[in-house]
Amino acid sequence: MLRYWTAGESHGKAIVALVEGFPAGLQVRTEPIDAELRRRQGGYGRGARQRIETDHVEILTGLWRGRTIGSPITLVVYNKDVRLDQLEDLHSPRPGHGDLSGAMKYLSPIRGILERASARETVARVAVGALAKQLLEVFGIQALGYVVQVGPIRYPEAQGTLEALRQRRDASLLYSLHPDQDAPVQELIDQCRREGDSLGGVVEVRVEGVPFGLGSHAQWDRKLDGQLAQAVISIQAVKGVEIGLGFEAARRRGSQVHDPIHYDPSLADTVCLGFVRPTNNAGGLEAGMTNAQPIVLRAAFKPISTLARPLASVNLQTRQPQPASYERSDVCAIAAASVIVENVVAFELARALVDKFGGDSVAEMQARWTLFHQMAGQLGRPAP
Ligand code: EPS
Repeated sequence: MLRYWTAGESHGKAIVALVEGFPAGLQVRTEPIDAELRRRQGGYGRGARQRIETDHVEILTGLWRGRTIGSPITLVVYNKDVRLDQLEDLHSPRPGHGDLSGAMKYLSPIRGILERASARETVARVAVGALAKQLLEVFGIQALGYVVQVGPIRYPEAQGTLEALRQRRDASLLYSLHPDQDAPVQELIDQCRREGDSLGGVVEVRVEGVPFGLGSHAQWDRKLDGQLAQAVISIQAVKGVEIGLGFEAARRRGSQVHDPIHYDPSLADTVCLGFVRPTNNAGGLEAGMTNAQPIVLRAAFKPISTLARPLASVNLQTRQPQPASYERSDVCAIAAASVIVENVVAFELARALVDKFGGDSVAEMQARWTLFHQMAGQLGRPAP
């Protein structure tokens, strides 16, 4: 089973990930991981911390001559802003951050909670996702994350190949698919910054090249939609996850929601094995399994909880009213959020791929991928 853990505090020495169960035989490149880490640091609305850090991954374990060998892989990104032991405690918990609940739960100073609750931890999740993408690439599976809404401003939908959409996104300061429509969003972020406020938004991830049968209908905790939802909602500040039509499906009739099934023999050699769907309202998942259509998932991020013009709170020492403490923060991190969700989704898909096709080596996975597509391509046909 492919899985990972992360460790590290925001202002501690490093952010670390330990990846276990990664198949042997993949030549790993660090440059694409660093490229994702750079993208995570960017986007309009970030704070001063990102001018201090230059995130770069080091792979400490699990490779021989650059190839995976089935051993646990340790990824480390060293922090530059290392001053954990010098930082003072906070006394007035910030509404929306983990300060109050964490202090109560662990009978702890707020500092001990916020350093680990910090979204800096997503450095590790992006690094493992970018590693997982190198495995997905072998099987022609590609993920793209982008911003579809910032605060109340929603970008229009965009059509095109994943490559064309990627170019548009990479030209946008907000990582949206409409770089020509970023200006009013930038103005809104500037306004929030001036007013000591913050903004959230919605990101969407689209994954193409997904085969039939990742996940399973057979048990609740093997359903891939459930696994994706857990992985995504656990990202700092996520408050909602939708797959395909999501909440909109609840407002429509069945005939306006479910995706008809057609057969096109010219596509029999692709992952859909010829079974085409004129719509993809299911977002690529039916009964907890992939249906060989693109996976489409959206995540709603609440605004950053640290406010320069703070909300009401209470001093933990005196129990008297005192505005929430302020720590340097971002105004809007939604562009970075799109990088995080893209990579978190990629890791979950790699995990499901290893489950389906066997995980000891990439070569064995490839052989089983080919065999599965041969067998499923003949499913139900009379024997020759
Ligand atoms: C965060 C507070 C800020 C953000 C941080 C998340 O950190 P600092 O207090 O050092 O300015 O910049 O995000 C990152 C450091 C990052 O790399 O994404 C928080 O409290 O969650």
